[in-house]
Amino acid sequence: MPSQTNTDTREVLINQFKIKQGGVTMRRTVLTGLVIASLTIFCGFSMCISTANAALVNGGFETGNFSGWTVGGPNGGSGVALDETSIPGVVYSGFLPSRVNVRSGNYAAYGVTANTNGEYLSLSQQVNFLPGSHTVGFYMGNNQGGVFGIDQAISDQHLAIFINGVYSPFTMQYGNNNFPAGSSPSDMYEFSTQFTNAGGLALIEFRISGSGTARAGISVDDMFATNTSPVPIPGAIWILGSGLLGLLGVRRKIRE
Ligand SMILES: [Ca+2]
Repeated sequence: MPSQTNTDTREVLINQFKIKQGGVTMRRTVLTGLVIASLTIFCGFSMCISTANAALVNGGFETGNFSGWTVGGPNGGSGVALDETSIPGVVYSGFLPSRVNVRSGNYAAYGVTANTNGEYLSLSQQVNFLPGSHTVGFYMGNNQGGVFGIDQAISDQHLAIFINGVYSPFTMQYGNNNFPAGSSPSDMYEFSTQFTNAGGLALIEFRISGSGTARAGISVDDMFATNTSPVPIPGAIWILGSGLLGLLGVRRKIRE
C-alpha cells in the first residue's frame, strides 16, 4: 500500500501533466481557430474578386429604370416596367395584347422593334472582366398575342451580342425560328455567348429584336456576365495562402 506522501506526489504529477496537456490543447484550439479564420478570409476574398469584377450593374432592372445602361438603337420605343404592363407602340393586331414579362424581381425592360425596318433595342455597358472565359447573355420573353420570328433578326445581327464592337454569335439560344408567346418566368429564354479575354474592361452590347415587318413588344430581364473558368489568384491572395501554410506547419510541429 503506497504511503500518503507518495500518493500526494503522484497526484501533483498527474495534475501538472493535465495542466500541460490543457495548455497544448488550448494552443491547438487557438491555432485551429486561426486556420479556420484564414481559410474563411481566403475563400471569401477569392469569391468576392471573381464575382464582383464580372458583375453587370442593374442586370435585372430592379431600379425601375435603365440606370447603369446606355440605351440606343433605332426602335419604336423602350422602357422598364412592372410585370404585365401594357407595352405602348405595338399596333399589329396579331401581337395584341402586348405586355411586359418579368423573369425575376419586379421589373423587366422592353423594346418595341421590327427587324425589317432595321430596328433593334441596344443595351450596353462596360464590364470589368478577369482574365479567362466568360459567358454573357440575357433572357428574352414574348408576352403577346402571337409568336414572332427570330432567325432573320439573328442573321441581321439585330438580335445579337457584341463584345467591344465585335459580333459574338450565340452559343445558347431558343432553337426554333418561331419564338413562343407566354406570360410566366419560364417563358423567358436564355440567349448567350462565350468569349475569352486577357481581362480588364470590355463593352458588352445586347441587341434585342424580332424578325418581321410589324413592331413587336419584346421583354428582356436578368442580363448577366460571368466568369466560367478558374481565374488566376492575385498576389495578395498568394501571400495570405502562404501565411496559412505557415500556420499549418506550426501546428504540425506542436503535434510532434
Ligand atoms: Ca427583373
